[in-house]
Amino acid sequence: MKDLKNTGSLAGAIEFHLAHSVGKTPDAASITDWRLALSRAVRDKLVTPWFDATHRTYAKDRKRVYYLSMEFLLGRILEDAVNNLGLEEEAKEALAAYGVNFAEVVNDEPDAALGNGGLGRLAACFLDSLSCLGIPAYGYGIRYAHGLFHQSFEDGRQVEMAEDWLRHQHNWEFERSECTYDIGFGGQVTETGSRAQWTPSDVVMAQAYDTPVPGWQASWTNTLRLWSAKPKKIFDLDPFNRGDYMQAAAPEVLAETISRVLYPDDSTEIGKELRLKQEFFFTSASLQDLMRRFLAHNGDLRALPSKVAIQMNDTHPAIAGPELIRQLTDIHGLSFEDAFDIAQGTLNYTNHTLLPEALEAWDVGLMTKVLPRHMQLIERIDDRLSRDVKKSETGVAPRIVDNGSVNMGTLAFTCARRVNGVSALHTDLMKQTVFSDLHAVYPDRILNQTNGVTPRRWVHGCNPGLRTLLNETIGTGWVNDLEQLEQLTPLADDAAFRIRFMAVKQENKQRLVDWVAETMGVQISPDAMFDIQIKRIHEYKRQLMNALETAALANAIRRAPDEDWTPRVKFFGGKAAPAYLDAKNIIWLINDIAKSVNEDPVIGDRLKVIYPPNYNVSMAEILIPAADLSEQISTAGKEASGTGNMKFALNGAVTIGTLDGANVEIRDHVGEDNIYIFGMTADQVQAARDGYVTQAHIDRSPVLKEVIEQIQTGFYSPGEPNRHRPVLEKLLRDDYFMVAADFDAYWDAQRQVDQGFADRDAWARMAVLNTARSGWFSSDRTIKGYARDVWGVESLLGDTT
Ligand code: GLS
Repeated sequence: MKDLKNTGSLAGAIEFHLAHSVGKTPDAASITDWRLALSRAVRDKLVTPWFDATHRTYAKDRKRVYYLSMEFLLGRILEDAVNNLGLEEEAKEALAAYGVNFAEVVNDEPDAALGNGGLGRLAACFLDSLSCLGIPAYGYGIRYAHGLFHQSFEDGRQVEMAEDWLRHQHNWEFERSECTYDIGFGGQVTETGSRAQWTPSDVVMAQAYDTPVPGWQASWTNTLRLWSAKPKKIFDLDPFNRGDYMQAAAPEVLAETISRVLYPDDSTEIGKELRLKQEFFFTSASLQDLMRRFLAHNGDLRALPSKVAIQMNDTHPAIAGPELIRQLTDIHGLSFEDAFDIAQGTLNYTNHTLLPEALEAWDVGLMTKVLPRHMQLIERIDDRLSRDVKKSETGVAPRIVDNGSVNMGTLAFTCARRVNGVSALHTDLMKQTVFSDLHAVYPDRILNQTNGVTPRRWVHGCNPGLRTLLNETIGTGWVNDLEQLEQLTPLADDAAFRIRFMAVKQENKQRLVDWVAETMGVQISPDAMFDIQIKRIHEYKRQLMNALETAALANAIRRAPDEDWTPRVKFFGGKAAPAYLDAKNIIWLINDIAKSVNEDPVIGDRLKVIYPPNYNVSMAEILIPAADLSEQISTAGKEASGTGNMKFALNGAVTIGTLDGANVEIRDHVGEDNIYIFGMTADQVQAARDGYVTQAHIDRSPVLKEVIEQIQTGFYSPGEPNRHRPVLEKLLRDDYFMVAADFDAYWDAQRQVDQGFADRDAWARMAVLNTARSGWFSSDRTIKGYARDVWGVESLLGDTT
């Protein structure tokens, strides 16, 4: 194949693009112009490996993976691509020749925030690993015009504003105006002979936008294909000719609404018609697209499972079951039974949460209205499930259609070859609780694939100091073979190495100190312990418990300021879903506590509370490398896995956490002496539900009691004692997440952390061991597990035949 590699210098390519793509001369160029030019120049370098990967996959006719996800929380793309291509030094030099600062340029890029939290970020890490491992794959999702909302605080309260990442040219994607599919909604189903024919009442078009996803050193490059909704016909000519321009544009507006905005809820179900339409929109487009690709090379539809593995990332694309069956029966003429078997051999489902409020269930009336043909097929899939239940003789019959709603978890499970959880504990709980009936019917279906994170972004990219130290100490192989970090284990006992390791941490803390001063105008000391809890605000994650502990610590300091306190800065970061009032109230309380603590001269530098607004991926990249302590304190049994916990440990932070999600496996890897575990286990939480009385726990804990009384009497909201009543009322009435029950254990663990941190040498040893033993949490390991156990696919790296 012709070599399209842009072999010229990067500097030349930047200049070229500044002139020819951006239309600027260097003297007139803004930082954004330089960013756009650099992005184009870097993208050019991706094209050849991208074409190569595609051609090799076609030539080999290998099985491909299709990862269907409503969310891809990519963050910034440019710096990551520069790093993966090894162009950092060249880019820095090229820009410096014009007096332009590389860091300023890459930081100018808005985050691609096409996701809410862990689920979407996991999908982004998986894309990276799939490319690094040379596994032929597509990510399929939605090109939302507006990603996750922008958060600010007004008097401590969260205020949301629309996000606008596409305002400037988005230089990473290739628009595929020729690649479109019709997506129908509503209408009628008629039968002709044995075939059903669905005639939708509304049709919109899904148009593809492709982003190349380079692996490490661009040895392989996959595609992220995002769908944007476009009108089938742009203008309704009748009203237009009558002069009713607004009415004429109505179809356009309606169609584009579908991919307009990301629903801002994490781990909660929304149940809105538009959401169902979004789900079907991207799922149907993706399936049509992959079927077209498959049929271009294969005549026999029965071969689909041997060429295609589809992953449903949570239940959001669960309509893939009925939709694939619809395409196989109504379009390609297969029988329902054959179509079901093919679909089921092709589809897999990952469950990401057991929270009941997150389990999607659609009203049968709504499903029938929006997707009438699919509703018929869902009934047939349900019959098939009943048959399997009878065969299995378990007695308990789970139903897909139950009580007037379609249970998407049951649907996804029934249509999948493999169903996986995201940590060992979560997978066990899937078997024991939500999916116990289905597990009894299909005992071989559930398996575990513990989550992971990409070391390219989460060490190499975000922690340049650690990257250099690792390269100098164990070589560069760790970047795509993270378990090589294990070689650091003996160095935990090497005083000189510990000093170097902690010097990197100190630099990262200083970087954060500077960032806080610049963005928030607050001075903090880099010598304090940096204690960080960053994640979506959710009651089960118990930011409230952390806030209450902060207030309690402030009380203790105020009472005895001259004691030997371990200075701390507590960082909070995270957004609450706009309609999740209880979570928003927690944000308000945290900000009020922060204000009171930070302004108290008696407390001084012993304790500070920092809550920077608008937490996102880019902010995580500054915070995580600077952390001493990682807060992973969810109610046991509620956090399916967590992935932030892994990023912190990898970057040498010590965890304080419950035995929840992947914390359990982090403890197993880093060793119980190098983590602070506290609180009830998942079993104990269950057992404690009967007869739980919040007040009894509060009465037993003078420390907690004092804080509650302070909040009640307006200590943190002077002049407005009722401001935080809703938080307290909820806690007292229904402490479902057992903040009160775990509070004392948490408080005690924190005091042990104080002591631990005071012994800097012992702490450094723990920190080194956390990095050394976290290599297993690479998403490369996770993806290898999926490739082997779920998809049955192989890497094409190195296979040059
Ligand atoms: C989530 C879980 O809450 C996280 O524990 C998990 O790490 C993540 C990725 O598997 O998925 N589920 C969800 O709906 N949002 C999440 O972040």
